[in-house]
Amino acid sequence: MSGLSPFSLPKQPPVILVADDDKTIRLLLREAMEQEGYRVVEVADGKQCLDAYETVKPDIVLLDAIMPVMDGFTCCKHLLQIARNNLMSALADLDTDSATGNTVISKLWERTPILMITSLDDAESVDRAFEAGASDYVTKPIHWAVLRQRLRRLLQQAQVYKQLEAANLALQQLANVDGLTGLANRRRFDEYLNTQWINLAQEESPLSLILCDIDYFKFYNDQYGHPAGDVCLQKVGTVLSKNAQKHHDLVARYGGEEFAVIMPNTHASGAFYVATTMQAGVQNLQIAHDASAVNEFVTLSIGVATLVPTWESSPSDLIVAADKALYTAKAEGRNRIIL
Ligand code: GH3
Ligand code: MG
Ligand code: MG
Ligand code: MG
Repeated sequence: MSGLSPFSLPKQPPVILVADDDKTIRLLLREAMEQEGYRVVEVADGKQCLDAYETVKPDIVLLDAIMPVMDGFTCCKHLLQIARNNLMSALADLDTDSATGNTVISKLWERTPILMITSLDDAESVDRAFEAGASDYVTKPIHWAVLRQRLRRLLQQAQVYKQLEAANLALQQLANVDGLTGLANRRRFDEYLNTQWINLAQEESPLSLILCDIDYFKFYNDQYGHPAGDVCLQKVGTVLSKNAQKHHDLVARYGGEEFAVIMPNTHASGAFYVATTMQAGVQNLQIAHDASAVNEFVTLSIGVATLVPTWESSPSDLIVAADKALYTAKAEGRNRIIL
């Protein structure tokens, strides 16, 4: 099979976590699985299975139904809950909107498949297993050829879903992130501002916007060259990110040498304070700027605006207000903040 085929198995041997209280069955399963080239980790009940899951990080779980301490149905439910929690915290870090999160969650059972292997073959047990989140069901006595094929199929599917997820993440990244600075791009800025506008109109809470523009940046490029200008933009972006402290604040590259910070639930005084830390942070970088008329180092002019969103007004009102403040900061001599 070609390495590029979407149905190829991962490079590392897949890890199978086997939970069964019957030692003989475990041994038989281990032998059969190892013959397939899989790595096997054995546990004797559902509780041990949960304990092992996080450290082993299996590619698939083979679960017996009737086991002491914790049965397979209960274990299955818990496994899904663990996977869901892990995913939710990963998504929170990614600052992904909830719609995307839900798509991933609904596919969760396809990520680490759970295959129940049990002597229970009544309809009710089958229903219980699938309702608990099992991906597939095989009865004992084990039909080994069937088990082998089911396992291969489940592992291949899980691999494809992982690849799709990775591709999806990469696309999201391309669509939302500025390539030079790693900050949110203008598209993401617009989307986030619109979403927050609607949220805060409902809550009747303030929304603040900081607009920063590097002073005499054209001269900086002329003096030090465009590549040095790019590095300067990256450094400024990093400082702005560091100074946006709240989880819901979004720092974006708004245009060429303009940056924007969206601050939901933030009053003017709070936004003004953050703007002062950003201005100071950039000045403290001490990036030499001989061609600047205001300072020996690179500096920012900043406009800050705050509005409580309403249904009658629109996000562009906030942008216009911040832009006006920024214009005043420039007109009054640069390297300053206007609220
Ligand atoms: P002001 O103090 O009034 O803001 O003056 P300025 O020179 O900063 O403003 P102006 O808008 O005239 O120039 C912005 C400059 O930013 C011009 C452009 O070449 C530069 N610029 C925009 N994007 C990039 C980029 O990605 N890399 C580099 N190196 N320069 C950029
Ligand atoms: Mg059993
Ligand atoms: Mg500008
Ligand atoms: Mg400028």
